[in-house]
Amino acid sequence: MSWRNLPKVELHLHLEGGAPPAFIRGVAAEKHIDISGIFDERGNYRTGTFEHFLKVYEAATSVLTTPEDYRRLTLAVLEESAAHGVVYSEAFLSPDFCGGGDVAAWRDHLAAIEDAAKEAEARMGVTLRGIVTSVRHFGPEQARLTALCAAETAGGFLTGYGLAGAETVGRPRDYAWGFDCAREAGLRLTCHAGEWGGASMVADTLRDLRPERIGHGIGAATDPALMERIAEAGVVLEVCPGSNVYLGAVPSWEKHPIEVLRAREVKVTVSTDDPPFFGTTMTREWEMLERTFGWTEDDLRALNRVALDAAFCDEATKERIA
Ligand code: ES4
Ligand code: ZN
Repeated sequence: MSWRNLPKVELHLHLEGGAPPAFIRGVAAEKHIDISGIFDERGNYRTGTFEHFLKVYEAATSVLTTPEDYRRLTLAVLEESAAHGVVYSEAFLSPDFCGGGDVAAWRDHLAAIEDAAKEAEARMGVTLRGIVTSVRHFGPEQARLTALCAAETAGGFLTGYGLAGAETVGRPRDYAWGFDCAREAGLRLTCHAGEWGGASMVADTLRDLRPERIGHGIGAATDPALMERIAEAGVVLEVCPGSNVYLGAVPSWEKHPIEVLRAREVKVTVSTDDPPFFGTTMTREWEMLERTFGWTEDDLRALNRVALDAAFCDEATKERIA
């Protein structure tokens, strides 16, 4: 049997980052908003550097304002995931974009997302859990508001808290309050680090924020002592190779450090990050692992097992999926 038929687990997907361009164009047209500048002549998102990507992402997201918009977004995103055999997905949700950090508005958006997730589970066989992410470049004060949103809605569907956005804005410790708040509320923790910031950013993040997973984390691959610490601590990396190649965090698939990390026994998983923005899917990620590094079906099964083990959902949910 080919790996293509295997059910896949994805741990690192930004909900708005999964929005098919046609969906965003449709919502923009309904609301008479002109965001045609963010699309190329073929109708795909037009992005370049990471900074430009963040601008395009925020422009696309700006057309989504109501809980109903987020209900439709969630269905559109999960339809794509399910089409690629994803049976379990964790999505980063941003109260910044869902009510601006106001708890009541956030509750309404989250309820709509959860409602769509229930429908998708019944109709498409894909289970979704949410991870609130604060956005680093919106600053530490705003991060406190969004962490409070997370703490207020912790449990059940909402399993985690984390930090995304421009990695070089501020220092990890500036965001420690939100991580402490979320930890006290019982949420599991993950933090983007070492996509751009290098090994020191991964080390500072582990020391100051103590997440159990790291988003990307590829910067650790230049530091053997750090890789050893990560492997011993059992910290899991949410590696997104297609995203890294697309945005230029690494020069090519051939030069991607996922093999270095794996050789050092760091727990790695593979996800898409923002699939239509980066021209990727879970199928393409697995295909490139096979084509570039010769990963076998057994390697991909093992990769998927690590992801399921590291998922933030409860054990009963994992058993149902496995
Ligand atoms: C991100 Cl704030 C945000 N949104 C989508 N993708 C991202 N990657 C890093 N930060
Ligand atoms: Zn990400």
